[in-house]
Amino acid sequence: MKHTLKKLPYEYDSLEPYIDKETMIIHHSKHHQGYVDKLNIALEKYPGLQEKTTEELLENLNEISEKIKTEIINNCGGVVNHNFFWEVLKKDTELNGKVLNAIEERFESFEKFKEEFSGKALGLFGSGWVWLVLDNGKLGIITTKNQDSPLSIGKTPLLCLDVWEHAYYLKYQNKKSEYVKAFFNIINWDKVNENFLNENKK
Ligand code: MN3
Repeated sequence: MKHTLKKLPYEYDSLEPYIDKETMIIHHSKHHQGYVDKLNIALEKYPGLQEKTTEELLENLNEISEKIKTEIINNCGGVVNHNFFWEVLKKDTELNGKVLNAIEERFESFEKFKEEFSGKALGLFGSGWVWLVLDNGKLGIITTKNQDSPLSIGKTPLLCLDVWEHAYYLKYQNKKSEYVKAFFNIINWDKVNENFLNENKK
């Protein structure tokens, strides 16, 4: 089974002006596609692994040969992280429902959550991601390096932000803080709430 690039759940210009069309085109059709292609190449000699879903691969890294483990972490991670990221972006949704209660309970207020999330994004040195995760039923904010996935350390992602330079440099250049600020206008809270409810059903 060859992995394919998942279509965006919206148009390339749907997140304007917060994330510009050109950045989205390059990010999805070049960077994300590149991870898909490299994952397929890495799996060519491993038919057993080709049958697994991308999530299964990341959740069971211990079952993967050391020879291709790094390539799986990087490229399969790149595929899954971006699939997840696109889904949690949308304009004009409202933070509501059970996840709002959980955020207020865990971080005291939405503002404090935002502060901690932004702080982690700005404090991350080099390339990586910031995540709101569920860890044993508890909300937490973590960062991962490069394309490392929270799935590989047993955590369930609810929301994430790509803080690789390729995610913002065309529009924001060195102004990473403006990109992080803009992100809060395009969080798909309906999807985040759905992710939260799905995990709690298990
Ligand atoms: Mn990216």
